[in-house]
Amino acid sequence: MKKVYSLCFMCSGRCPIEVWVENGKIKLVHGNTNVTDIEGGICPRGAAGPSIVFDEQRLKYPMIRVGKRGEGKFRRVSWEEALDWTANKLKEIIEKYGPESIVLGERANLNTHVSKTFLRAIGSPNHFTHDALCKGSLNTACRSLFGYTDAQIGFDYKNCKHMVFYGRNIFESVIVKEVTQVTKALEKGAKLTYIDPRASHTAFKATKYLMIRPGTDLALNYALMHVIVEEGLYDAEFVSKWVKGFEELKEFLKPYTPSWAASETGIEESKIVELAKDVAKDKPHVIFHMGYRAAHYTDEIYFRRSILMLNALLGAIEIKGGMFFKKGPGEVGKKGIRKLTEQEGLPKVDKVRFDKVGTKEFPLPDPNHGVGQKLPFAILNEDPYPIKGLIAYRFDPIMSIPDSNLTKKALDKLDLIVCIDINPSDIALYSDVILPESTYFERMDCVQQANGLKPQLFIRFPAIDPVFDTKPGAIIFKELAERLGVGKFFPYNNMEELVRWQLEPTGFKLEDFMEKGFVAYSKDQIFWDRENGLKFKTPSKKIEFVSSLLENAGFPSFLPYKSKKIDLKENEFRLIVGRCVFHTHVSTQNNPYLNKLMPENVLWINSKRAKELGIEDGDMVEVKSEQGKGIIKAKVTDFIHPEAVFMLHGFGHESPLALRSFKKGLSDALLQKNVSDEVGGSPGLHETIVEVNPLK
Ligand SMILES: Nc1nc2c(c(=O)[nH]1)N[C@H]1C(S)=C(S)[C@@H](COP(=O)(O)OP(=O)(O)OC[C@H]3O[C@@H](n4cnc5c(=O)[nH]c(N)nc54)[C@H](O)[C@@H]3O)O[C@H]1N2
Ligand SMILES: Nc1nc2c(c(=O)[nH]1)N[C@H]1C(S)=C(S)[C@@H](COP(=O)(O)OP(=O)(O)OC[C@H]3O[C@@H](n4cnc5c(=O)[nH]c(N)nc54)[C@H](O)[C@@H]3O)O[C@H]1N2
Ligand code: SF4
Ligand SMILES: [Mo]
Repeated sequence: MKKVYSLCFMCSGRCPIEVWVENGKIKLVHGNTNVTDIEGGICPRGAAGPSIVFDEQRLKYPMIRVGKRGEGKFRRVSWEEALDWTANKLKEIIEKYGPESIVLGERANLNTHVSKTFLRAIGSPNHFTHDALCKGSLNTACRSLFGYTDAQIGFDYKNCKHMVFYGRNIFESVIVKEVTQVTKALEKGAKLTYIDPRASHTAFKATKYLMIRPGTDLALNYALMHVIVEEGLYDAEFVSKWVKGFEELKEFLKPYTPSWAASETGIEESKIVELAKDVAKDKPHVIFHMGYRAAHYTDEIYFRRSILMLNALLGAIEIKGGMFFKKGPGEVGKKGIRKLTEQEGLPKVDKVRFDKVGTKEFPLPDPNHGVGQKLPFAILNEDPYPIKGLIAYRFDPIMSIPDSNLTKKALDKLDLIVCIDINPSDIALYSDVILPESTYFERMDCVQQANGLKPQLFIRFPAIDPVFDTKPGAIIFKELAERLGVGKFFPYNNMEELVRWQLEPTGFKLEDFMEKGFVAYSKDQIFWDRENGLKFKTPSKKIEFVSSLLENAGFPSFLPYKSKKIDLKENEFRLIVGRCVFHTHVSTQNNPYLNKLMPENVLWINSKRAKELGIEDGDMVEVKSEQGKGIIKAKVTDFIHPEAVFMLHGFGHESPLALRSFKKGLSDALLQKNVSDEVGGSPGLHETIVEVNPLK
């Protein structure tokens, strides 16, 4: 058997793996045993990865649509024909409407610099990633406080004494390295406080679980900060040295007492005070996890800022057992990998983006990622200009942008939808041409620059040859670019050449990765000096509680609290959503193994409320919102707040080409409304109220 070092891609966690191969077949996959905190570990999705390779239901060859959009009728074509056809359509659209009428949306991945280069080369500003949909407001919150994005921040769980997670369901929404570290910390006696309107698996592993009224985490945080500030429990030395705007925060927090927060959150006053005191005892080795999901509302940026401020108040910044800033090769005087976007002569496109990010209308979200959920509005309203072509690369706008009906209406207006996927996803079904990518076992991808306490580089070596007629994404873009006359920006013939080109400035060679699957720039962990060496990238070079980013754009640094209590009718609930350990978003529901483990989602509903509605465990219920409706099985439980119902994201697929997941369960995106935090950029995924009615 041959061992190949690779990176899992069943989710974006990119855990380092070892793939064992015999006669072109994958026999076993497990975590890379050379990597600290992975130590051979893998999650269920990673273990199920090999089952996609020979799955007859995956995308096996390029196809062009023959039936109506969404009907699922395609004809098999050669790559020549598929690429010529796609390039010709792109040319037609560019000639008629200009290059900006082409949008490319993707789940950020190792090839993002390739697809960005493609769009810039053809002259369109309209590249976006999934980032805003996942954590846009968090990204903006981090930049507003530290001048760094969330991706440049990490947590040293292993040495932490008290972790506080707001719906950070780390034992189900897994990244192997993180969950291993949290487990180690708990084994060493660390405390974990978990806050969620729903008792997830993480609640059961926690030292303390607080069932919070949905959407009220900001009230809790204002009260926690109130106690910490008023009782002098903060790290005064750290704050006076590194924080700008502490006095303003103190003044702002005056009315937000624990007794006020108790009535808003439903968490007893004494428990709020106790938590504030407990974390303060363990400072600075505490982590308030900044989270990705949890309270997803249109004021989300202020919630994320409040979490980050708690870390700063307790001095839990750039310290063992706290939060740290990720270090790149520059920290040790070395150079990082080269990206295609850095090439001389590649046009800089400064036209207004489809989502208007960077304009006065939407100034703060990260222009490196854009705001994907604005796409349906841009298409439908032709504002700022007509959008006519969409390339969906490892991204499914139908299921991953709230309000699928609205999204479909917008997609119907497009002249061209190109899908680069591995699965017959809902967007593949809806597209005009399908360009199938090779799976992560069958392709080499661009180099991963993994910054952290020790900067490292990882490579995904191909474990096997492509089983079907598929290509790596970076080759697909190169071949399209050549047909559009911009091939010079893609100076490689195959993935190995691209990888070697990327590695040139680093001083490492491809062969260096053979031994362990990665290379490290430094042997020791790098922490900046907390006395005078912290390198905040804000204008004041401090942590900006009073934020120049926000205030220069006309937004307040501290948001007066608006209550999230609402009058719900007897059959009304707030819809909250999340993930489980067996599935990745919308991609794995048709996976042969994972589908067996969890074929459909269910609706968690509080026992008392269910009884009032005559709903019993296992009954089918109708869930209806202003956006859509559907049927799902009820899970009647005490483990959810009475005002909320919960469902897993990613079910209710409409693609009949994916036989196992077709019409199994219900899609959250069908029900949710498409509204955004207009400051931070996230969608307000939990703003939707649904009616739940028994089907009897
Ligand atoms: N198995 C698996 N692991 C994954 C992924 C995956 O798809 N599958 N995806 C990865 C990605 S991209 C992400 S972003 C992360 C997401 O990881 P998490 O941030 O842990 O997100 P979710 O699993 O969505 O869990 C959200 C939780 O928030 C709770 N919640 C809802 N409303 C509120 C509220 O108002 N307040 C609080 N405190 N909690 C609330 C929900 O009940 C739910 O339990 O997971 C990553 N890991
Ligand atoms: N309604 C709603 N929307 C959400 C969320 C939610 O909870 N509810 N969660 C948000 C979050 S946290 C995130 S991170 C985003 C994720 O949004 P998406 O990126 O859309 O979701 P994924 O399921 O990760 O992947 C999408 C597509 O990638 C394909 N794919 C998988 N592997 C490969 C590959 O190797 N190559 C190619 N080319 N394609 C591949 C899958 O088949 C799938 O069609 O969604 C966000 N949107
Ligand atoms: S968390 Fe699981 S699915 Fe995601 S990369 Fe790691 S092993 Fe793969
Ligand atoms: Mo995400």
